[in-house]
Amino acid sequence: MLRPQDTATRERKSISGLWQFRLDADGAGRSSEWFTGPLPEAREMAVPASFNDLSTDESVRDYFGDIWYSRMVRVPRGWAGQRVIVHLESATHRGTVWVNGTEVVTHQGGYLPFEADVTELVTPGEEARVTICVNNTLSFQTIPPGVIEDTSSGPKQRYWHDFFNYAGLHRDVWLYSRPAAHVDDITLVTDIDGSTGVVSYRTDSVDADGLRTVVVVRDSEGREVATAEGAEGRVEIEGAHLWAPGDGYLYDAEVRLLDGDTLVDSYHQQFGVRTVRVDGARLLVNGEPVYLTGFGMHEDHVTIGKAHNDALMLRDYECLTWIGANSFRTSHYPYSERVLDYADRHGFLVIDETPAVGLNMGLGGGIFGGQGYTTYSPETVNDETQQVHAQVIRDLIARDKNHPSVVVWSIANEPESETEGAENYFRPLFDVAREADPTRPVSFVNVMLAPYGKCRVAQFADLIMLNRYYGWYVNTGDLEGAEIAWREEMAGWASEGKPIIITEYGADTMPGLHQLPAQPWSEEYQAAYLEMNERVFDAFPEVVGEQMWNFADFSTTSGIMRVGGNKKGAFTRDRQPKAAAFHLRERWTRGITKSA
Ligand code: GCB
Repeated sequence: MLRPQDTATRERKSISGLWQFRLDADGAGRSSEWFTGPLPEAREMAVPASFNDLSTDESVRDYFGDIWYSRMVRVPRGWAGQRVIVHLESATHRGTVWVNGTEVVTHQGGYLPFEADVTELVTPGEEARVTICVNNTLSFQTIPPGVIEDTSSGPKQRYWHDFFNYAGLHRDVWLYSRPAAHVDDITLVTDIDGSTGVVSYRTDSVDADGLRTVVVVRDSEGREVATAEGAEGRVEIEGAHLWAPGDGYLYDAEVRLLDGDTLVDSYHQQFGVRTVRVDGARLLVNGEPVYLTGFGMHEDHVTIGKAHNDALMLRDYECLTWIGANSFRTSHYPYSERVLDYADRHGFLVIDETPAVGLNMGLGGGIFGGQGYTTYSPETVNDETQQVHAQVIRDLIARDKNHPSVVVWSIANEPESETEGAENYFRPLFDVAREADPTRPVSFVNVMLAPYGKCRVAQFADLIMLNRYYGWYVNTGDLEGAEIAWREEMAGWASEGKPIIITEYGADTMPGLHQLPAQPWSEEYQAAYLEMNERVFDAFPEVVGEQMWNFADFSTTSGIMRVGGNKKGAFTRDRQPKAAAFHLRERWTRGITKSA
């Protein structure tokens, strides 16, 4: 699937904005056929936005079930003779779409795009009704998993991930036109031969029998630098300007479908010429060792929740640049494609993560009378979950494979990984990822409950990614003891001979709380905690990256461990620096070199 684009042969129309909206606690919408006309008793809702924080009503914020959106949209009259497609960048966590009363597509998984050809249901020049039923209920067969529990105050949704389960239409919804014969997919893989950039390409086209495929590569100034003919092949760029950290140089590959010399379809795919490779305990980009600085992040903002917003994205990138970050992880789900586009253009390195978070019922399970669960079992995370997980890995790679910024696939965050069930569950998933993309390292993020010597999944990973909270969740307030324990565990991982990226280390910090001597929750403790961690990282050449948890404070479910959300941000939720941010800036802008 290709993204909607305006080209010589295609046009797109955003249908974001204010929609009719209605929660459906009784599940009445389908039987009452709410997709056939205006939504009864609707209120207004912004798209893109999470619906949760736009209301002052607690039952709206915590709602789970069907959520209806509806609006009329005029199909441009100039699209006559073209195919008309409805495209959703995401619907969290499940979406069904009707156009003029006919169901056209259902999609599982909250952070990836889907679309349907609706040509036969609409008339160019006339209005059409688009209805979307989103559902945010999690189960053991969804990624991420969750469960509905009966409580004395009614059913409640429970999940094992530490961020609020925002839902709705978080990204743009589009109508677009394309020719019947069209380019359907493009895969570009780059290599470097001396000063030549070598681009292997594969295109898939629909209804294209007898048509020619021509690929035209242009540099960032629009100068043609290479061409090739055929659905699959290779082009060479002499004296290629490589894509590198901090230098997001992009080329444009225009794929043209031609009938003789007549243009039938045109699609532009940007790309960077670069290689990524693990070599011993080093991570190499273009053959050069890289050291990642940055954060695990969240798509999380006041009022709009998990919605994408260009202005807020720019502020995030401003802060990342100011602090000297060269990388981030899309913890804990695929981010908006616009975030990756920016990373491509500006040379950020991205660890791209699936939404497989919370596959660990040992975390937060069974405390204070809560029900305990076994993670991997026929009743909980099972074969069906594994199939869903495999599909989301394929879908993520299909969406993001051409982004030069993506240098590592993370197939899960902190799953239970110390048991036989975990080993059996994950072994095939690594194969799925490598089959979908043989060119990038594949890994997962290891949790503290499966330390060195206990983890049974790290053996499958190309590099080790660790979340560690020595000095916070353990050795709380005792940074000396924390450092001893951390060094001891790190020595074990280092002996594996793989590169290690610390994907999380952090301490909750109330902005404005000052304490000398430093105590947990104070700004001074956060800074001292970081310094302790950095001593450990610097002592091991195998550590090739540090991504502090978290870039900014973020919203979570309520609980005794969280004060208005998770406060481990280097920045506050409104993106202002805590004291630790100045410390990180000092270290990261100075540059960190390792000799492994
Ligand atoms: C983790 C999780 C992350 C949490 C963090 C914390 O290990 O990966 O989602 O938010 O710890 O702050 O506890």
